[in-house]
Formats: sequence, C-alpha cells, structure tokens
Amino acid sequence: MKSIREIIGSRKTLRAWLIFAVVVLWVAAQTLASAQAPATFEPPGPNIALGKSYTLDPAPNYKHCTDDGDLQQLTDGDHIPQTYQALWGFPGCVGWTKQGPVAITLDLGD
Ligand SMILES: [Ca+2]
Repeated sequence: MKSIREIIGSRKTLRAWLIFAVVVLWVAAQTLASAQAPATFEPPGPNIALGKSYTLDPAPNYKHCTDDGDLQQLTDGDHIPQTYQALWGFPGCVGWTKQGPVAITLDLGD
C-alpha cells in the first residue's frame, strides 16, 4: 500500500496541487457569485415614456394593486423594490384579473 507521500509526491508537487485547488475553488466561487447576483438593467437610451400620459381600456380591476395612481404608475419611473416578493400586490403596479386583452395607449406627444 502506498503512503500519502508516495501518492502526492514531493512537497513541491503538493504545493502545486494546493494552489491549483485554491484557484479552482476561487473560480467556482466567482462563477456562483456572478450567477446569483441580481441582474442590473442597462437602459438602451432615454426613457421616452417617462412622465407621459396614457389610457387603459378596460380600467384595471385587480384589487391588490388597483388604486388612484394607476394612470401615472406605468410611466412615473418608479420601480418595484427588488426585495418586494409579490409584484402583483405592490400598489405601484397596474393589474387586471379575469380579463381579455388590455389596450394601453401611450401619448408620446409630438
Ligand atoms: Ca396601482
């Protein structure tokens, strides 16, 4: 039966293997960290809908997010906090339930 020393080889070889193992673990940790990091949105340009008015047909009817702000919330520039888990209940959202197609007509001006 071979000893550990015989299997691993010299101290120099062991050191090389340890360095290799550390590098592999570091790369794996970096890959996992980047895969789990929240995606950051990079807008392709200025938000031309920001602050513009719009109409909704039919009117929103989802009780958990329908409120007086529905006619501003789609273009007010606000975003749901990333920590908010249920966007369908966030007051800043606009929603419908048991509804067919919805027409959102945005007035971009001239
Ligand atoms: Ca709302």
